[in-house]
Amino acid sequence: PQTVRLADYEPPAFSVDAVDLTFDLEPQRTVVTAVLQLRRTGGAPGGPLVLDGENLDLLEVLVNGKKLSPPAYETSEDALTVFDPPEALTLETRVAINPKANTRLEGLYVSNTMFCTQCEAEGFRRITYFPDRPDVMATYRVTLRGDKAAYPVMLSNGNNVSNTDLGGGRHEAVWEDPFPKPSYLFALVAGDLAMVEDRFKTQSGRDVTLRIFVEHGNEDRCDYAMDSLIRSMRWDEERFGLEYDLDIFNIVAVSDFNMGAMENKSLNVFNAKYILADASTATDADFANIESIVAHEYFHNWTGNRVTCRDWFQLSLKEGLTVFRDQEFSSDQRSRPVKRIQDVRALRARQFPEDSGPLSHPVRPDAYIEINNFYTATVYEKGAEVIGMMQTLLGQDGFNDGLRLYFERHDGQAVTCDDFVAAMADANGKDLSHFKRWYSQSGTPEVTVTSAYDAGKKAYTLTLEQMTRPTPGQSEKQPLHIPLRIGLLGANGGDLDLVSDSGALDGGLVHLTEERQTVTFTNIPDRPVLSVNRGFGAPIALNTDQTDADLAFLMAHDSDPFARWEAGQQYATRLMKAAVTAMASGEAGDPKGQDAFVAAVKNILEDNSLDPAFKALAITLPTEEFVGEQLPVVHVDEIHAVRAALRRKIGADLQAEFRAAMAANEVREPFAPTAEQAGRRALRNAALAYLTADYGPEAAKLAKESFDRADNMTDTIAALSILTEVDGPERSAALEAFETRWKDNAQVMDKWFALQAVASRPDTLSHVKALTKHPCFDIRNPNKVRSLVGAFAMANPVRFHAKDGSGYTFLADSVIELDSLNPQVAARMLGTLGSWRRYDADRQALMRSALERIVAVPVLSKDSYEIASKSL
Ligand code: BAL
Ligand code: ZN
Repeated sequence: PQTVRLADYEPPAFSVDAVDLTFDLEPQRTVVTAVLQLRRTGGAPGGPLVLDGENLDLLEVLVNGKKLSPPAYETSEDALTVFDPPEALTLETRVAINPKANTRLEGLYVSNTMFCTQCEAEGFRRITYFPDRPDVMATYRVTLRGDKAAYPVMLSNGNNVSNTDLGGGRHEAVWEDPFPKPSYLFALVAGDLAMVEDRFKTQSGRDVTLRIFVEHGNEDRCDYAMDSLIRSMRWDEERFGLEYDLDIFNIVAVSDFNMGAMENKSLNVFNAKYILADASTATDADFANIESIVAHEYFHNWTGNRVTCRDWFQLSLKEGLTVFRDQEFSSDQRSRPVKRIQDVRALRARQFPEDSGPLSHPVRPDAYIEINNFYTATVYEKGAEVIGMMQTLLGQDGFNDGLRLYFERHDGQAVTCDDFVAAMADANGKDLSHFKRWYSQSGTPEVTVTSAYDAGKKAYTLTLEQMTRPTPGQSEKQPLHIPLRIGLLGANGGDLDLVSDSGALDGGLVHLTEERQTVTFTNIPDRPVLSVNRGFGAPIALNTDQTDADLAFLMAHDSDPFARWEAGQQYATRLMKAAVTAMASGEAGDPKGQDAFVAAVKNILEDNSLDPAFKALAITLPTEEFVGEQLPVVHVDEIHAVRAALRRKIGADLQAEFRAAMAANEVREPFAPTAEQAGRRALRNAALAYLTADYGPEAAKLAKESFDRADNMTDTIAALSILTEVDGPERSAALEAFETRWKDNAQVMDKWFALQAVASRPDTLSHVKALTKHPCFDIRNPNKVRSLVGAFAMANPVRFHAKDGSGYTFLADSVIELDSLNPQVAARMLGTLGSWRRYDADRQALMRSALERIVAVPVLSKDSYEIASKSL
């Protein structure tokens, strides 16, 4: 397969001004007629017109109304070439496609009985011949024709300009989108769908009709998504002055979907899991995801659609920025510190390992084989961190000015990350050229902070050093501009005034721009306790000389909630690392050292100034994966044993406190998906999890009682996740009761699959294999694959990394089977094998051989080939 490089970018040879598409919809043979108004805008004079197209059955080609025959044109596996085209032309093509046979779920496909599309990144070329690249922006007119009974609802982008009965049981709908857009934002939906409707008046008085389309029977599960949409629209006006630009905004929920959702202009298509919710079927986490994803897709209307990417290397231009915007939105709707902690946890879980592994790439990658593989945590989440750092550097007002200038300059254009940074710099009169290295340099910077206190001079000096390890393709690294927020705590736990040798520090912000810098704080009466990278303002790994006592002190006193949480995480990680290292070398650990940590956890539990959601996060230990990341070799079994033992110890030592926390945080009022109630449920269930951490008979009883009493999905899942670990009859009783109640609800059954897949019991893999034969499991449905295979491979380290290699074999078998059906999802599944260098020699060999088996498959997709071969 070919590598595509940023350095090879050329503007398109032909631009398209207008597109007129007609679809005669039949599940097994849809005929697509495309009329394109083309104009030469680049390339070699007189050169041919080359259009992308894959899996299309070409029926006809006409230029300016005249039918062509070969050799005037030629087709290949992925293109249509028209020779000697006029400088400006009308090109008409007619192709037939088979949506029913489309298991890749890219382009036009059938989900249950409805037609839907997914065109980002390169799905449009599976619908018709087109210059399928984001810098070709055109207006679209779309005519949909189909069976009236089977497809009463027929939607596309923009405005519905006419509806006609064609007779013979067929009808036609015409849609026009006045905004020029790239082909990846094209969408159509046709099916027998129920509709929920609301309205929104924009700040300038535009009346917008909001509609959510779902399968019949799901109408009453759309309220939260609709409410989230309305709140997002209002928030974007208030925070950024950005207003919706059409009279209609449609969302459609689809059961089979590769991604979470898709921001097609005025016709967002969603994975049903991120729309449908009510108390009995959705957890608090589901509600929070719906809120943020509905907002994310809506926000793309400006950051992605009105201003889009010049090429796919610029993906973070829209994704990093839009993630930043949805994170800000959720922070304003809920608790900002809690949201920040959750986002950092996700970044560490998904992006940090990516940045240190074989697939490490910059926020703006410079090469790819398959662009679908670059919808990554680096492009999205690290990209959002880079945007957040720019806001830190420019201030919120400066950032808003930069965004305004960006839209002033680029509305209606396809641009680059450089254009975005230039707007930010120009609006603020700042030079961001050094900062921009964050876009092109991969790897997580490691910052080492050492401190020295001079009692005589009352001076406290920090030495800050940064280093980024080599990553594939980038052996040399340069220092980055790292904004670090620092606090110094005095003996009473309060923040000291910060005056450095170079003047007062605004909000404690230190700019680390060199490899090594020092900063001295003056007038510091005693050795302070250091709090550094407050708010996780920079996505770095940090080494400090903080003592255990410093960390316990920060856990109790840090005025920055993120840093307070972080101190607990670092403290717990330190203890677990020490215990794992001891266990792996056959030494006895030092459980005594853990008592001080347990005391710090007790303090958190009993601190009435803290909100329950924060407490729940603060008492949750870092994951096994995170601990593994901090060790030179990931000792899978030892890490699992040590973490489980520490949980048991905390649970046993603080029984009374956890019982009190459970009682105090029981939600007695009717369920509401508010952050406040969610926080109480989170703390109550975290306490329950500690009380049952030994999974013994008493634990089984307590969890089963909780399961039986639960009146909402959050509490049900919390109890069931404990019960999946126990050995008693409570386990099967609960799993069976859940299955009986929910077997007709695909989304809820996804949770049931996932819980069994992540159980740390030794028999989990055999359960997982058996579940692939369950009537609710379907390898063609991405949500099912992610719930069972994905959860096992990505969230069950101790069983996936079983010493006998059975987990790897299962994953490789699954990926190979899936690759022929849905390469995009298959490639996503196999990423975990790429970390093989981090394990012991036996596991390394087994993981490598699983990868080698995948690479050796004779007909392997570009998607899986790229991930597997780069992993080796
Ligand atoms: N653009 C793909 C889905 C999303 O990030 O919104
Ligand atoms: Zn997005």
